[in-house]
Amino acid sequence: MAFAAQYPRITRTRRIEDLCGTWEFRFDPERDGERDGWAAHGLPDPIDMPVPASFNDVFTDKASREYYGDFWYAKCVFVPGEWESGNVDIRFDAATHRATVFVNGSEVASHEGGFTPFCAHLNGCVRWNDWNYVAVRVNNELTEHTLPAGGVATLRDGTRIAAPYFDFFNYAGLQRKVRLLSTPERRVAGIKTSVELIKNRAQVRYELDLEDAVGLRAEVVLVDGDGQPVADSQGEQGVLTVKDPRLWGLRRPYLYTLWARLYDGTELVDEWYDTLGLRTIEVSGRNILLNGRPVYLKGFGRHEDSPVHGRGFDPVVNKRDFELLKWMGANSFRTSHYPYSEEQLYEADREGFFVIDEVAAVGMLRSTKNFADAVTAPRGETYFDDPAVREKTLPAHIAAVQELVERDRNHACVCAWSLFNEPDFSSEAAVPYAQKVFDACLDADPQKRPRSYTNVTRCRAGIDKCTHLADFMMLNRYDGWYVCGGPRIEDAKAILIEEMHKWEELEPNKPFLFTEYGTDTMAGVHKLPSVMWSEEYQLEFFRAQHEVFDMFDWVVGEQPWNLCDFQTGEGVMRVDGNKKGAFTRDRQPKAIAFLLRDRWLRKLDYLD
Ligand code: GCB
Repeated sequence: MAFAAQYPRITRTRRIEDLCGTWEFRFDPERDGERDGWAAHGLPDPIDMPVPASFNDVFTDKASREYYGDFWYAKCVFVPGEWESGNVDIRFDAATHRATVFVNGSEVASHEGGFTPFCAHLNGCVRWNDWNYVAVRVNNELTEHTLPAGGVATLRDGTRIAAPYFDFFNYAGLQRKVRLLSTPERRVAGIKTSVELIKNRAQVRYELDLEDAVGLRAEVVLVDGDGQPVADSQGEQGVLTVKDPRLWGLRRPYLYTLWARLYDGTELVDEWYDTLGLRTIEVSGRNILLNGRPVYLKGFGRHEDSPVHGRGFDPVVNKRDFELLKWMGANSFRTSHYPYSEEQLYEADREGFFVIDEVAAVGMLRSTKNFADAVTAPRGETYFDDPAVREKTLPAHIAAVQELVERDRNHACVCAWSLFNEPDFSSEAAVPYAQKVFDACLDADPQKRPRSYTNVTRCRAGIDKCTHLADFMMLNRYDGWYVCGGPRIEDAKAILIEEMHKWEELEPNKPFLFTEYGTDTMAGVHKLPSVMWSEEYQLEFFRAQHEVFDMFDWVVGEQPWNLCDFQTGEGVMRVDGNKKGAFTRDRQPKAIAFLLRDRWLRKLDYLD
């Protein structure tokens, strides 16, 4: 996947044509499309569909919004004749959850996983300097073995709808950008970097992924923010040494640009660049260290979610979210529960935010089948006891981790990998599975970043069998909401304190973060004394939580759930979505936003 993982750039040797905009669209409930040759002859009676966007919320009828199965996008694409001597690819930044691409009727690519990019290579099948019919069959179905995990519910009339094992709407479609890329045949397909700080020097170790580059000379140049070269090196791999580097810091970022070039003699064959922040990240004792300094993470679990666009890439909403985070005094977020768009990570690099980068391994807990059953489902065989999970889910999980790391490995903002959200690690059967996922991540990451997963309430201290694998612990806790809510909030606090004492004994050498805590709160509902769902209760809950966090100096971060209210499936636990946001879905503050802002503006980014 090397080239597909590389972020597209226009340079002296590369061109990009934007294929976003209106595409033809059509549902294919009976899977007629392939048999009837839609890819060659055109989609019958297509409607217009904007790209990027989730298809779901543009419709006014429920059947379309809830549609579950195959659906097609198609577009006529002009491929310039002058690109014939090089590579021509279409890059899909995301097709949720899987897609097969056809060009002029021939199948050219397919991809599993809805949140990482892939390319369709066009050279063998295009008409040069002419129009070409590009059709994409997408599918949004989930099983116990997909990431994320889910199932299907069949209505009495035979209609199939999604039964996700997770608490967010199963938005789908071509949700991110689509671009036509022209690159040289002999090209730089990617780069791996890692940074070491030694006294007043930074050493950047690099390794290029090259294609067809035998006999060519590779050169790498690091350029500072003023455009001045500060280090260079020759060869496919090497070390760049920067004297008196300007380091990338939390909310004080500094970015260099790394240029990779290929020459044939003196003739430039290819060039590509990426931004690079110089920083180190490690876990040491009970701290997370950035450039050797202990940090405190303040921020949120989030979703890529907004009205009408669904999970569709939206730079305006993304920008607003960064402005909200900055206003709050936050310095981090987690990409709960899937890889976010690459543009969000570049923005985090530029703004100096730490990102806990999460793979879409959510729903690996039997009791969250049909989310509303979470609290009542019987305990039985756990998810990881099922042999099919090892046979089918594990390879998909490893592939998803490898794709995520390959895409995001050079970002300064990525401080850690989250390899599971709330898995059922209560059984020993989970250990070999998790070990393999953790190993695959370590192998893939040249920077060897810390790895972790979020621990779920039902696998509290003493129950979870995989804590030894995590470099630091992430806790998702709802004591005071799902456990002992309302008038029992003091009991909830006592339960959490007891658990923290237990963790203190069980994991005395690890830093802990709270990566989820919160209460559903309807903006505008006020009550004295408080009741659950009121803004006053949300305030009470957060005050209680923070008192507990502040008792333990090995709690080195807090990321409430969620930055904003977000859409979920329908159910008795959700009022048009999950309402745990500090902000509403249209990005306006609830009272809790002011409490958090007040706390975070006083809490420093660094603990030393
Ligand atoms: C969780 C999940 C998150 C849910 C949240 C909630 O533990 O990780 O996806 O949205 O709880 O609000 O119940």
